[in-house]
Amino acid sequence: MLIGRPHQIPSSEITPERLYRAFMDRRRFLKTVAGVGAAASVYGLADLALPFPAFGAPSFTGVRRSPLSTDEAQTSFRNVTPYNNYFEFSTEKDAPATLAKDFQPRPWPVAIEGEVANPGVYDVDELIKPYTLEERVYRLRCVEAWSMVVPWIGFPLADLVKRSRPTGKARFVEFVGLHDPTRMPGQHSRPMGLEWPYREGLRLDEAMHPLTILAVGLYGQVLPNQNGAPIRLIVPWKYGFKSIKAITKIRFVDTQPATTWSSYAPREYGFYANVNPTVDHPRWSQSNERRIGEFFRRNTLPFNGYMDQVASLYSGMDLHVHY
Ligand SMILES: Nc1nc2c(c(=O)[nH]1)N[C@H]1C(S)=C(S)[C@@H](COP(=O)(O)O)O[C@H]1N2
Ligand SMILES: [Mo]
Repeated sequence: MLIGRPHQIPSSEITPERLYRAFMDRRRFLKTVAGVGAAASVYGLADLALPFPAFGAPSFTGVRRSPLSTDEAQTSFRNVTPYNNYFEFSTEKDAPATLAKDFQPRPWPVAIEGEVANPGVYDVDELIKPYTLEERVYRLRCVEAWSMVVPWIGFPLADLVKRSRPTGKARFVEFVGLHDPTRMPGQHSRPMGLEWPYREGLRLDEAMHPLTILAVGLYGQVLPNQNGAPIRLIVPWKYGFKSIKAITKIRFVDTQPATTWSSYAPREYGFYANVNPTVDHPRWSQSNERRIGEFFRRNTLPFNGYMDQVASLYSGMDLHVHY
């Protein structure tokens, strides 16, 4: 039980032994250290104004800031991490944090497959090794009309796409989540008839866009389980359901893949799912949103505020048809 002053207990005493070892032999990770000042100096990231890391979680070092980050106020760690959509665990917002507490996100094989010259299956830490990690502070807009601003840690999906060397046939990228009811209790049932595993997809040019990242952390530390550990997609101009958690397969394909929410209710959730205040959900308005931690609602921005960067991807498309 974490009562009292947990930061004074060395993390080596509380971090699960296996996780601790796994991280200690990787130079990009540091164990949690005591004290805000100490943490900042060990990261070498004092200028990032990192908040105090959560108790016991391994943290990243050598992470670069990005000019693609927003300087909007960040949603606090304690608002980002207990309020989740993660149906593999529960349909209740506050349940995944508890139900995923003992989930083991390592070791974690990820398959790169399909229309690529360089397929393979990699453990997640091997998979991410070649890439430079960056902090990306992005708005996240859920289709349910709430939003957050989250400092993710990750790398451009484009880097992985290039390294995978897609063939001329590859036009879409399909993402598949973990299917293991023994580890994900919500998969014992199919809420609303949803199919497992969770699936998502992007057009290849969307996957290559510099804003699209694979995230492995947030707020300076490894992804909490409930936020999609060990690796998830983040596509900040699309509704949050596109940003699939706990990815096990990245598959390059020639036709538009079936995705979880658009298969479930195609009239309500399109394949593109670009944030669009002018296309309402059949059952509610998308014109405004509740920023978690704020009192007043705010207007929703086209493409979630990333219009200048991404609108050209959709030139010539009727976004009321391709929603
Ligand atoms: N595998 C998986 N990924 C998922 C979901 C899910 O239920 N399962 N929910 C999505 C939805 S609807 C949202 S809004 C975001 C929420 O991410 P967060 O919990 O990190 O805020 O994750 C998305 N990714
Ligand atoms: Mo969502």
